[in-house]
Amino acid sequence: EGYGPPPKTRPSLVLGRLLTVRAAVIFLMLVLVASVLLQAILYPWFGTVSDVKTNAQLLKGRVDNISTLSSEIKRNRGGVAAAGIQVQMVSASLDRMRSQIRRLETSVKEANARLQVLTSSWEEVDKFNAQIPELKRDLDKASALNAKVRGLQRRLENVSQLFQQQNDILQMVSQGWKYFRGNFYYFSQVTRTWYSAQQFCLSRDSHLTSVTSESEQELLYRTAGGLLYWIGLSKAGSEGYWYWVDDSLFNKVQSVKFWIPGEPNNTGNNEHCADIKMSSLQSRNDASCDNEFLFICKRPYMPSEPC
Ligand SMILES: [Ca+2]
Repeated sequence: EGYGPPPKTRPSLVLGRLLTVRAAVIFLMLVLVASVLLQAILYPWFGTVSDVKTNAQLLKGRVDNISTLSSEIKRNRGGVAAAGIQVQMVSASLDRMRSQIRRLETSVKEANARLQVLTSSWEEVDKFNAQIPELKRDLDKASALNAKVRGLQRRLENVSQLFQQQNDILQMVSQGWKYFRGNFYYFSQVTRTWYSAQQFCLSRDSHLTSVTSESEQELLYRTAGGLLYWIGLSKAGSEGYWYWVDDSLFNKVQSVKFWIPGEPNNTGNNEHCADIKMSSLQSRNDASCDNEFLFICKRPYMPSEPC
C-alpha cells in the first residue's frame, strides 16, 4: 500500500482505513480467543476425532490392501485359467491311467489263470516224474518177461517145427517111405526098367537112390532082403564112367567095397546100370538097363515151412 504515485488522499478516507485495520485486528484477536476457548472445550472431541482418523487410516490401509489383492487376483486369473486346463489334462491323464490299470489288471488276471494252468500241468509232470522209477521197474520186468516170452516162443517154434517134421515124416511113412538120417527111401512093389523106374521116382520128387556111406549101403541091402532092386547108378559117355543119377559125387575108391566080388563085369558089354542083389555089404552088380527089377527111390528130407 505504500508504493505508486502518491494518491490524492483525503483525510476522511485515511481515517476510515485506520478504523478498518483496527476492526480487523480486534476481529482477529476475538477469533484467536474463540479458538483457544473452542479448543479447550472441544479437546476431548479432538481425541475421538483422532481415533476416527486413525481408524480411517487403518481402513484406508485395508482398502489399499484389498485393492492390491484385487489386482493380484486379476493378475492370477489368467494363471488360474491355465491351471484349470492343466487340471483337466491331468484328469484326462488320470482317466487314461485308470483304464490302463484296468487293462493291466485284466492281463494280470489272465496271466494268473495261465500260471495256474501251467502250475497244475507242472504238478502233473511232477507226478509222472515220481512214477518214472516205478515205470522203469515195470519196464524192466516187462522186458525180462518179454525175453522169457521170446525164449518160450523159440522153444514153441522148435516144438512146432519138430511136430511139423514128425508130421511130414509120418505122412511120407504112411505113403510107404522109410526115413533114415535125413532121407526118405521108397522100396517099390512092382518091377520096371532102370529108366522107367527113374521116371517113377522123378514123379515122386525123388531119384533112384544113391549110396554114399556104409551105413546107407547097410540099410538098403538089409531092407532089400536079398531081392533085386535098381539103384541110381549108371554109366555115362563113351568112356563109361559111373555116375549117380541124383548128382551125388561118385567115389570110385569107396564104392569098390560095395560091389559083389567080380562085378562090375559088364556082361555082353551091355551092363550099364547097377542094382543090389545080395544081402551083404558087397551087394552091388551091373546089369542091362532094360531088365525089369524092383527099385529104390530116395528123397532128401526138406523141412516144410512151419504152419
Ligand atoms: Ca554084372
